[in-house]
Amino acid sequence: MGRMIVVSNRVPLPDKDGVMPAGGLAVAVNAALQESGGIWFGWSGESVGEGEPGPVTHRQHGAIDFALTDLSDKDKDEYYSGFANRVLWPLFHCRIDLAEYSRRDKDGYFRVNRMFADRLMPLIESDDIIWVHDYHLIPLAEELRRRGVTNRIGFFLHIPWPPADILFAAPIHDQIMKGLSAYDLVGFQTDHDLDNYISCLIREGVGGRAEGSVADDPSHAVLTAYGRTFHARTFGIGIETQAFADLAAASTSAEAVQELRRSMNGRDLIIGVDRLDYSKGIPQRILAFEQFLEMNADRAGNVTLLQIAPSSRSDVPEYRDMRAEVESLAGHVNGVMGRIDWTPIRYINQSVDRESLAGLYREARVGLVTPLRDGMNLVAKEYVAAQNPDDPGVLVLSRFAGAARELKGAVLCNPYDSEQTARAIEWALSMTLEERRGRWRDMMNYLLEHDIQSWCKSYLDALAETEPRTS
Ligand code: ADQ
Repeated sequence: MGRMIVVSNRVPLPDKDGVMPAGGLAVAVNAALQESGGIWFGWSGESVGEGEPGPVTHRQHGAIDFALTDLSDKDKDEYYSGFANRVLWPLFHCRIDLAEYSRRDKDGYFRVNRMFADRLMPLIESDDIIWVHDYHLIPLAEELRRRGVTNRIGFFLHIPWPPADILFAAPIHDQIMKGLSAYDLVGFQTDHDLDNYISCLIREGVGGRAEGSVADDPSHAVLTAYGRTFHARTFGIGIETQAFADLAAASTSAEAVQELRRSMNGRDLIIGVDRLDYSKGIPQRILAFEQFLEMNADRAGNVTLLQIAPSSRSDVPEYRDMRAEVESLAGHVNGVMGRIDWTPIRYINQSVDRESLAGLYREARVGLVTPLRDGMNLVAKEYVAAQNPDDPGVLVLSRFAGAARELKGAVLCNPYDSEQTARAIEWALSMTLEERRGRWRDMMNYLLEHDIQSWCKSYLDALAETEPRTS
């Protein structure tokens, strides 16, 4: 295999000692890149104001050249905050009501993808393999093909692919669908996402499974669309399972864990950890917890929901509104249900370091992971990996998270149905040790086998196996 070029919107940079930011994806992709040698290309996160961004800057770490480009303020507003985060993100998470389409932002999105292609072109060598990540960069392969690139180019979508009726609400859905056909391999998180993409092609009358592609394999399809043939497969992303389990086991002395124990006084802990994002279903979760307390009066005073949710994308108005909504709901439940000596919900609007996070997961009897829609949801996997094998907690998981396709030992719930979620919480809290152990063991075995390294390897092997292009 030749060198690898990874392209993502943001590039996670190693610290001065060469250590990558914690979180599986950066570590695993970094390891694969160190092995093959290559480039990690993307936005530096900096905007340069009104002027044009300067040339690409390079930082060499081991065998990896981290190649970064700045953006102008206009680029950032239109491409990133605008089209990516206010059209594609809500749409792909089935929130048509929040999608704010404008021609200006759409133009900015395609302009920045052209700029990425122009800046990447001089760095590409003939046998490089190129791996593009996520919804910010869907049109990149098409732009590279236009410039004559015949290298293998793969794409992985970290978020869900929506059903046809949702996608077709976007004025330029056809360009988005077509963008994927310029890749050799399109990776989705789950079979549902792949199925949705194929349905979109069929419903629009622009393509479908190629002749001879096995229709009953839900995880792999050879597709023909827009005059091109390409592979689409599922690769559910994993975590660094063993490393995270070890971190959790060693975290009992972490300060946050000690403080939590002292303050809990033997009460049961339920934990929720999310970026503050409307796709994560945090308001619905708080209401379900309130309903759980109403339905189980004997639990009052004996159980606490710890919701950790740092703000994200604060430049987008919906995210600011959400922060106010979550604060108000948590305050309401605490006001109505709380007692002098007991606060039902502890809400922390901050990030937590990984060791503390692992320890807090391990302390919790229930991991409450109830997104309204999620590509995978790594918190669900981290919660499972962090459990004490002798006395594991129970994962209550939304059926609309990609992780629900894999973690068969979870108690599944519908986050739109607060009564059902409330019953799921009660079931989780009263589950026998034997059942908890059985469910946890199945999920942990799965996560050990399907960790982030195996995800990375299986994607790259599949990309290397695709037929080379000649033009
Ligand atoms: P996200 O939407 O960011 O990822 P998720 O998969 O849950 O969601 O990953 C979040 C990560 O951030 C986890 O590793 C978690 O530990 C960390 N995190 C969250 N809150 C934190 C906090 N308060 N303090 C510290 N760390 C915190 C997108 C898609 C997902 C998909 C991933 C990976 O939306 O569906 O699973 O990419 O493909």
